[in-house]
Amino acid sequence: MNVLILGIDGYIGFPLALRFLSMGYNVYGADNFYTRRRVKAVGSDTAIPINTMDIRLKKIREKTGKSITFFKGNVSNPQFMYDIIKKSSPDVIVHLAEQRSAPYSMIGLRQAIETLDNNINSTMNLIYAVKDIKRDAHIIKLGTMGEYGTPNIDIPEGFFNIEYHGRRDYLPFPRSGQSWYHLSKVHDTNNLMLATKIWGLTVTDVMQGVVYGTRTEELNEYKMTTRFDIDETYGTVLNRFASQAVLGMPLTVYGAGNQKRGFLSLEDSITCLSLIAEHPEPENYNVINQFDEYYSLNYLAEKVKEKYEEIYNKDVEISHIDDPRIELDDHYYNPEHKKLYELGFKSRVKLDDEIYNIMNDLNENRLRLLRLKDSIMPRTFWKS
Ligand code: USQ
Repeated sequence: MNVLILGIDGYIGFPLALRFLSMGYNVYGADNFYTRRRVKAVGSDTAIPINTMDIRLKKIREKTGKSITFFKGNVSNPQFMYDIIKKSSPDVIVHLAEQRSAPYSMIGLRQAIETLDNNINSTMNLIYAVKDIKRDAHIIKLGTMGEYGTPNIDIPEGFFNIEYHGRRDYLPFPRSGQSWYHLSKVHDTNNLMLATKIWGLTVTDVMQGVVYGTRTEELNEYKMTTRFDIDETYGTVLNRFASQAVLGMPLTVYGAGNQKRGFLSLEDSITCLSLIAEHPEPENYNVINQFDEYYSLNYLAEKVKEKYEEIYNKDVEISHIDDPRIELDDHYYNPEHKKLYELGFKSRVKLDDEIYNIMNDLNENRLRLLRLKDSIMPRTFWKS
């Protein structure tokens, strides 16, 4: 089986490649190092050092005796997308190569358009390249739980039964993204759904929650690292709280902190994606909500505080600051997530243990972390 990972240099892409290698796949990957550049452009860097792609590939060869075929280039360029689909003839394609930061997309018009262009174009290129070259390839597309927003009713996995004015139908659940980034994923969802209807493509659209953690089984085994962002633009909330605790800064809970989101560890995210790769639904558009548990931000801040104080015996402050985003900070939240469990998913990571690992790994890189301190406080305000 050939698998092509678009965005193989990223937080998820790199450990996913190691997992596919260990499962016996022939692994191909593409990246243009956009995230490395963008994070530096917003004045930050990965808090845990990572190797260049050349060194990554060399280490993998030395440790596993296997090679990854790497294509450097931009998947928003149709010619590049067609070339790599031809060369890799993939059975499975995992598309992780989109601009992934909601705050980045809200900085201004340039960043909003860049996010929409980049994300929508790359998925359209993928759809057409697969239709023209390898129609039976299984497209696994990374969407986001944020596509649904926070409606005052339960959230199904993509579709729901609805009765309106006495008539019934099974329809896509309404999407309500709260940033241009989240909306770019909604547009991808619509484009993939239509493409599947017209050409019978095989698509799994993964509505993923917020990912946290520094480790996976293979990263540990090969003593390698994946990037870890903590800045206001690219860092996600739990990873940021852990870094703030290590830096002795107050944990920045935005607003009341009763926002609830689905979360999963990096290890679990990789496991879910590889499980999905093994279970295509041919010629179908399938939606999977991918998270393990949902938590409120207040709960997570308290957890990080408790863990840090217990291990390092130093006080941690929690600070509720004005929410830079436009979002409900207290709401109903009950998303379904049955399909992954039906495929056999079992979480292997306990929240407390992974918080401990993150803190440990950050402490080992304390000097580097200190240099990134200025990138932590929010500077991107949805309303400005
Ligand atoms: N938040 C804080 N304090 C912080 C940072 C964030 O309270 O210091 C809050 C935000 O206001 C938000 C929640 O934490 O309510 C999550 O924010 P986030 O930055 O961790 O996550 P988000 O912007 O939603 O995006 C991230 C990834 C994105 C992925 C998404 C999954 O960057 O690629 O799609 O998580 S989800 O949130 O389920 O849509």
